[in-house]
Amino acid sequence: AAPGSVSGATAFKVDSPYVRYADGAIESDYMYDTTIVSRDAETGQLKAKPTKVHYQFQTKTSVGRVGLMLVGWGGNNGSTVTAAILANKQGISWETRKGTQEPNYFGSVMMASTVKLGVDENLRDVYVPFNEVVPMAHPNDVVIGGWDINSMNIGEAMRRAQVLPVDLQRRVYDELKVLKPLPSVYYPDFIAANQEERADNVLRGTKQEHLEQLRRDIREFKQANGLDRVIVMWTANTERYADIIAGVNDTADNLLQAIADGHAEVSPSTLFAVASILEGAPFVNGSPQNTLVPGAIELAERERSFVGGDDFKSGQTKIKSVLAEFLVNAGIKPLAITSYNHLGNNDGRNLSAPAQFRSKEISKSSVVDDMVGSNNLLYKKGEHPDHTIVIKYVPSVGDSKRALDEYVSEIFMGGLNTISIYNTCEDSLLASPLIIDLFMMTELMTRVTYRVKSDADAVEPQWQPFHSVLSILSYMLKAPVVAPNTPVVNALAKQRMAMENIMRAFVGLPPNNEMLLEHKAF
Ligand code: NAI
Ligand code: DG6
Repeated sequence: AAPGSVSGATAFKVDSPYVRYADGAIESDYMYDTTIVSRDAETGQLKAKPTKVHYQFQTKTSVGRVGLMLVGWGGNNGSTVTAAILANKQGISWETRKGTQEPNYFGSVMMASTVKLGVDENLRDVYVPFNEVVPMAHPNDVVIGGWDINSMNIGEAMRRAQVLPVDLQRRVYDELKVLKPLPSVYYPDFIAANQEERADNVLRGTKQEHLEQLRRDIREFKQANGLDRVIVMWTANTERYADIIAGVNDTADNLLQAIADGHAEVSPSTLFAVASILEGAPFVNGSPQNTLVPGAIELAERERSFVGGDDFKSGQTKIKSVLAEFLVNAGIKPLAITSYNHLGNNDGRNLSAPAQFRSKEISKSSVVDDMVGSNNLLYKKGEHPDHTIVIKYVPSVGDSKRALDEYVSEIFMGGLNTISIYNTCEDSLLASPLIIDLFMMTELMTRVTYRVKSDADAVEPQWQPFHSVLSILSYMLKAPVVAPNTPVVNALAKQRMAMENIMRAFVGLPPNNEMLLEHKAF
């Protein structure tokens, strides 16, 4: 078990009457500027009204000891992220054909990217690490544990994954081989039949007993490692969609009753979500299935616990959420987006079954909706580009996924523009940093509260946590789950801007924009 961090570092202190550093917290006063749009009933003309809302944010600075429990710990993602964190923590380098390779956190937006803080006296931009805007947990300090339906220890699981270079595997193996996943919940109907041979580490008993065991596992992990909080993340096999059935999983009470009744439509992932919610442990779903059924979301709201999902946005979809935004914002009209990929890891094997593929197809398909919906000059109401998703299992390519995309768009005067992309990449080396980012962002949100102030307040409003559904995680997710009746944002630049500017608001800094007025005056 790693010693936990006590307090995350920040790269700067804010010098402002609207920011207070006191009593283990940073408090900020923040004016949120929005524009409210209405339509004049008589003329039909749009009216735009600039509006200010006064927020206060309180961010606890002590991170404490934090744990991450992975469901599917022995999988490619689970074993890769565990080995990589160990290598980073202990500074383990390894030999490659090109020389010595040092460990790093490349691919983690929190650990390897920067945010513009402001400009210096010479009007030059000053950048700081993303994870030093507010105090954040450091991945080197996280205590990792978890469950898997397969009993293989994490050292062997890393070897089985065939993702990391062999010399690195050798150097971390001894420490990983002592890590053993806890037995998990296995309902064969939810994952592909071809996964059955892996299921040698499963909990016996009823659904209710499974729920209680998972809750005990979280509590015991927390206690055994002296943790202040635990985050649970699903990086296990993609499940089929669960049917949403009135009286079963539509409300919190119905879902709890359905578990007590052993109803067949409660999936393992939903059971993990419910266990986490009831233990006050934030739960994030890194796979595409509809784990966060309405009853689970209502339960999270009721328990004031955090949930997030769905499906790590690692490669092809990330590019799509950049390219589609570029095209539509450039006034170019995508007509067809055709995406193939083939891969040969266990994820690909599981996705070769139709019901599990369907879950992935849904999450990969929704990603351009908001961009298309934003431009009624290009698209009529209800109009949408063709969007096709194909995934094939090709064992010999292993974790090295190949993704081929074709974008056909209509340009000036009826012309056509075709862009083709071919991408090859170790899938788990893209997904592992997302696990780290999701962990870090989720952890931060457990330490932040806010209140909205108004001149009309007779009494001081109460501090409260953000909404249970963490839409701030959207950047890392293919099909972001958002609070009921709130918009989904898929465009990658907007998603990053939201994280960046919300974190800036926590320390009372205005949102970053690209006006650069200071450089435009004579
Ligand atoms: P994997 O198949 O290597 O690992 C999944 C692990 O989950 C296996 O060890 C399996 O035994 C275990 N498992 C299955 N059902 C379980 C249960 N009920 N409880 C506990 N463990 C269970 O897959 P990989 O590559 O690690 O991916 C994991 C998930 O992440 C998949 O759903 C995949 O679709 C999703 N994902 C992966 C991305 C990537 O780039 N690698 C990107 C986006 C999503
Ligand atoms: C086949 O698509 C396997 C999947 O698990 C993907 O590799 C994963 O969902 C990543 O997808 P994307 O579109 O973000 O690269």
